[in-house]
Amino acid sequence: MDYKARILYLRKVLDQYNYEYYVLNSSSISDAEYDSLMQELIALEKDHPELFDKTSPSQRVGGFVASEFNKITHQSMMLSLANAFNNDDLRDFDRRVRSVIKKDVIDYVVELKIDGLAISLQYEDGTLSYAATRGDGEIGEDVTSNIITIKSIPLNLKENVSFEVRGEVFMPKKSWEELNALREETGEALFANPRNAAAGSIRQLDSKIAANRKLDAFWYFLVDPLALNIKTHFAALNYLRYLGFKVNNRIKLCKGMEEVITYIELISEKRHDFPYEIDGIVIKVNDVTTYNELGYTAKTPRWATAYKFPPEEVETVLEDIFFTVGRTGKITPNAKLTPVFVAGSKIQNATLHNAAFIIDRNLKIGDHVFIRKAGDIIPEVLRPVPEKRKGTEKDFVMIDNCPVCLEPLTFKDPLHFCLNANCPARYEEGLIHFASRGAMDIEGLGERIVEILFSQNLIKNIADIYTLHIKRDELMQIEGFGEKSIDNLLNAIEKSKEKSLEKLIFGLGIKELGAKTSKILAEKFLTLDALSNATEEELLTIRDIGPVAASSIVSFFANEQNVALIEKLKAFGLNTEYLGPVVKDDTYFFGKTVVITGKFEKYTREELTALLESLGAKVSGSVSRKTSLVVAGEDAGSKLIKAQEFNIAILNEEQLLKLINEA
Ligand code: 3BA
Repeated sequence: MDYKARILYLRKVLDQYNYEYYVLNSSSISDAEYDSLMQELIALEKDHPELFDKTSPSQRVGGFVASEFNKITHQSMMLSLANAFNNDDLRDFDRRVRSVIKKDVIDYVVELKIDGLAISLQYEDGTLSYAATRGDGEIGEDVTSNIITIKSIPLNLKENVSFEVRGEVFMPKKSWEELNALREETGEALFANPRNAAAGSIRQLDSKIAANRKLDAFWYFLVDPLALNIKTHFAALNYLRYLGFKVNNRIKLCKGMEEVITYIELISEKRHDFPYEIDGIVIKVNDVTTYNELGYTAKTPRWATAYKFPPEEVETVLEDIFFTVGRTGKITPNAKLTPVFVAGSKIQNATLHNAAFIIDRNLKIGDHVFIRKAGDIIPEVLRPVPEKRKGTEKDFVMIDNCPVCLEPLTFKDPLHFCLNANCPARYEEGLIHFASRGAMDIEGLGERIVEILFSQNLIKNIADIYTLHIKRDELMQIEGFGEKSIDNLLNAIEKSKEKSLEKLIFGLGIKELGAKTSKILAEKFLTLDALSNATEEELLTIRDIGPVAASSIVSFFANEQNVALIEKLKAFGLNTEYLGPVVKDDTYFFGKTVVITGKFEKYTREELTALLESLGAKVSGSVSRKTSLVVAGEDAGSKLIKAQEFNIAILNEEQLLKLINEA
């Protein structure tokens, strides 16, 4: 038997069946026949490893385990979409497009905005070479091993073309529900919505997990259609569909914005019936040859916009109001609601901000209320439904004492504070903040675990975190804590001792200091001792530090308890020095926004970026009027032209290196 021909044949038919089943939703063979062909292919490939092919359909079952994802620099920036919130915004967008390209009626392509995660696929000579996440738009992660497990994505195309295509990977609503039902049974945390489930699956290092997750994808953007002589976006989508990509079939070509608006109304009514979640509608100018003229802002193209659906309002009952105490002692009233689903996740609590918020809205305990998710993330209570009152509702009364330490509260309009520095609630919140992502980032010491350790008296303050290793026996008593999770937690705590100074400054929770100001302080003072000795006057010479922050810093380090805490942390071996790159603030480049474009002889773009950043420059990806300087190497393209247009200073490699040397 000619095994080579058989392998190639099996790959071809299995690719074809995948296409029929997962893209066309129609199948010409039974599952059993499919499985038997796949088993035959797997067996033959095992016997003939020299014929291995990473785009064989056998590779879609997963099993590759990575230790981390490699970074991938996108060949062209992955942009975002500007937003339109109503028809007026859409008409404004249309007006601008018409005025730039001087036409009365514009052709638009209208697409559903799939709520998933953006992925870029690179094809070379008709086969998939890699798949990357969007990342920050410039640099994403190589998630190829997970992406190839999505069966509707073609690994081999009908034609031997090379291009990049972008789209959205998502989890159908039904798959998300099934996945959560399974996780509920096994006691695993549930995914709040299908998008989180999809993103969580693509972020798995073991591709077997992604393979079991029933993901799917729609493709909506061919990166450089003109290179393939395709002149409209609609034609590009049809070409992608012809090549075997799954392109959503609700795309519509509209003449003029009024037709777009009519179509949006139609979709808005139907959107909950779709098998996947959408969070809006995308409107794109059809004529690709006008894109350059329409241009770009720093982050978004001016030839496309996203219409966002108005946030969904849902009725529920305000069952009770309870109070929480923040790290600064701030008292927040919170709504306990009858649980309801809003925009794909279950809501049972919502912040009520402060007493005035409740009084202004005339909310009573027991009221029916309307809630929605602000920016589709944070739940908020909008208003009561007074018609539904039964007379049994209770008036809201603001508390006078801290719900935790019982000390009287202080009112600083419109907020109430517990100013007891020893209030346990403040310690607890301080601990949660210290261990959190932006601060010391201690994995395994999240909000829930801190609450448990705190309530069991195992940690009372920040310093106690570093004594947990001598409390192994007590930790073992806690439900759900085993040898392994304790090892992981203690390792993460030990590792946090090496964090750079800015993380520690931020973690200490000094009032008025965010992550960004903490970084500026660390870069400036280099050691915690130097910062703690700084005077208000010295602090005020630093950009971004105002009088309120300066006084807060000085009083933090004057406080005896804080001094004692810092001494303890030092004794435990915590690093108190800045470990990042030293930024010089007296160079020619300091504070300048620099764009680097083209190829260079002596350095890579990444190296030049690092060099410039260490001299205080901000390196940006695109040229705007705010750009101070453009560094242009060989083959610099549109960015150089734009710089000339805006009259921005331009340096070549030699001139740049000379200036860097001087700096
Ligand atoms: N079209 C998301 N961006 C989209 C190519 C542009 C674009 C989107 C879109 C920028 C969707 C931003 C992230 C990104 C590819 C950059 C769509 C959808 N078009 N239909 C105009 O369905 N979610 N998102 N993706 N490049």
